[in-house]
Amino acid sequence: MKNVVSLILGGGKGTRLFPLTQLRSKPAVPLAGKYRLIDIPISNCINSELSRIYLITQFNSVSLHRHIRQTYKFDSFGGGFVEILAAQQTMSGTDWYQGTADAVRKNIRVIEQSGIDYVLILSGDQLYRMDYQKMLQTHIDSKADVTIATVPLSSEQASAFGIMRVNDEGRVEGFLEKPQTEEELELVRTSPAWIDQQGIESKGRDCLASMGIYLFNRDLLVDLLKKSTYEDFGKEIFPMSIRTHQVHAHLFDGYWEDIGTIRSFYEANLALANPNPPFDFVVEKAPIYSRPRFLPPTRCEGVTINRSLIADGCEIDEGTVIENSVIGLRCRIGKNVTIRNSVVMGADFYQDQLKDNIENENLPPFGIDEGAFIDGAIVDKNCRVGKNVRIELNGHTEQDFDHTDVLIRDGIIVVPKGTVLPDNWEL
Ligand code: ADQ
Ligand code: ADP
Repeated sequence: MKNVVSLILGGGKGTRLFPLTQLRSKPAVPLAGKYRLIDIPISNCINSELSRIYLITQFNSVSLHRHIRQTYKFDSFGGGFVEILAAQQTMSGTDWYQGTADAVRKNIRVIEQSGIDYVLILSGDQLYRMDYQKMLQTHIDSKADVTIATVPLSSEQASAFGIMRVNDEGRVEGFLEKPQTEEELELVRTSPAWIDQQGIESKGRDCLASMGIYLFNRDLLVDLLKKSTYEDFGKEIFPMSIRTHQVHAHLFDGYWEDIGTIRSFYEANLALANPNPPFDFVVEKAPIYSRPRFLPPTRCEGVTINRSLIADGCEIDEGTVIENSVIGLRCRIGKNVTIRNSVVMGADFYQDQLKDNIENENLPPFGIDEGAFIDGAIVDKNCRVGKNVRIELNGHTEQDFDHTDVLIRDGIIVVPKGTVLPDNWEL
């Protein structure tokens, strides 16, 4: 499918995911212990036989670049690639991307290249598995200029998404970005009966939410961007273009989760540890790719693990209990540690690989040391959590944490990357 290019919108400032995005760009945020957020849309593209992929990001962080370079290698005959387009100063402008449409406009030269008929625009912070070929088919069958992937939701969830109203043929007739009032919502509601008629059980859901996945005819997209100053697809381009162009909906009914906030990130990760996860990594024909790391298997000794995911290269000592948690790569966990309802991301390297071992000999070792207790937290990579440290909410609020490196976001404790918590630390 050489006439389709995919553009993955890899992130604005990522403020809602702060502090996970403090030191890395949003696409590089780790997911499920061993992947990164960007692996999801890239894997979906590859599995849909779309292997010409650009990733638009504001931050060209070292870890993102390394991850892309070391993971996505294509043979020289197929013409596949993943290329990062980072916001940069050019002769014509010094601005950062002002919004999603502006981010695409500032990279318009890549879609203007010859041989491209369609442009697939994707978000970089969603967890789902989708065959984009089906969307392309809907687009071609309906002779659309633009197709928006949509998932049915209930009215209660509608205020966080772009919501659209369609006619019987699936043409979008109304589009409102994040409707906040009942009056606004009324303008774009869809009858559950229509959803049922399409072969998808509506279960009372009466809103069609934009998934942030758009397929444009290339020439139209170039035209729209060049002839307007619209900065955003959801807020400006769609509400305007539904009047003048054929904008169609492509219905999707699988698991789809936007993981742009700390809470949604935390919940999506823990959901993966469920015995019946809503998103399954085990799908033979559509695997999720990531960097091959050649790490040793995880070693456990006298440990109780329940409803959890443990990534490669961990060492977990006697008496430790891990429940409803995700433990990331190379995580060293000492004796008698309790970890519950938490995402512990692990480390980028092993302790003995560190040259500064001697200087740091008074610090706790990398990982979680003996007797620590962690409940309801995200512990980012390369942290040193000392002996008998207690990380738990225990009635504390965001303000209580003002004097520490540790934060509370959306009711979840976040220990930022590289934090050192000395022995016996607690609030
Ligand atoms: P939001 O997710 O709120 O809603 P937005 O913040 O524009 O919209 O982000 C869309 C994607 O673009 C994200 O992956 C984001 O990281 C990325 N992005 C944002 N600004 C960017 C920039 N300046 N440069 C590069 N990338 C950027 C959107 C739609 C809604 C839809 C939801 C579905 O506007 O209509 O319902 O996605 O999640
Ligand atoms: P991941 O394993 O999650 O993909 P990265 O790509 O960020 O992590 O880094 C993993 C590899 O990069 C490690 O094997 C390590 O050799 C190297 N690395 C990363 N950060 C550092 C660092 N600060 N010092 C030394 N090596 C590092």
